Amino acid sequence: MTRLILATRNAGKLTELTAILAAARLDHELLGAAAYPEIPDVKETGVTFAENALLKAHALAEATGLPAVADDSGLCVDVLNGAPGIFSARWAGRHGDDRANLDLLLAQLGDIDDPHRGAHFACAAALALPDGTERVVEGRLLGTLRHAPAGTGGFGYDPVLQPAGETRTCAELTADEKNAISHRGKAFRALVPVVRELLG
Ligand code: ITT
Repeated sequence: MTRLILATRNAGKLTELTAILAAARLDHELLGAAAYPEIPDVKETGVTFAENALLKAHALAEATGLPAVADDSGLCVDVLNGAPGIFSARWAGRHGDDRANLDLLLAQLGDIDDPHRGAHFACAAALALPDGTERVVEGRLLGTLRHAPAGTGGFGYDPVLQPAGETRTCAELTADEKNAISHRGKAFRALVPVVRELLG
């Protein structure tokens, strides 16, 4: 069985990609980067989601000698010309302070009316092989931004993003409902034929 390593310490992402590969009847064994604690985190110096996903995948493939998958994602707001984008995790200054990021974003959009509150989550998913072969695919979840957070599920900006055609925010969807329409779900599913092509 081919082994694949996923460049995240986020257990939720590992579960999601494992389920997607299994649903596609790909029986590759998927490891999390936590299995290699000695490997340092990669500096995300790219200026696009795709560049950062590729950087992470290549670094992990080189370090482990295994085919590696990495993703990079974020929220892109129309009236902010795509910001926070690749800076989503540290929009308020400190990496991963979800509440501060969300509060800052809502304050920045305080005067913006509903017709102009379009936004999307974007995700790039990359596969890199130890020989340098690379592929990258992308997925998006389109929606609008609420004026106040709602819901307790998910993470990050989920309480303010209402997917197109939904009356609930992402934080009010079940994990399965979100995975079915999410940027990450779409990107990971788009990676399945790529894994099949390169790894069989
Ligand atoms: P890694 O350890 O895998 O790098 P991360 O949380 O640092 O996880 P991500 O690339 O998954 O990095 O996401 C970057 C930020 O974008 C994340 O902190 C959130 O603020 C936002 N984001 C991404 N996907 C999201 C989602 O599905 N729901 C809500 N916010 C999301």
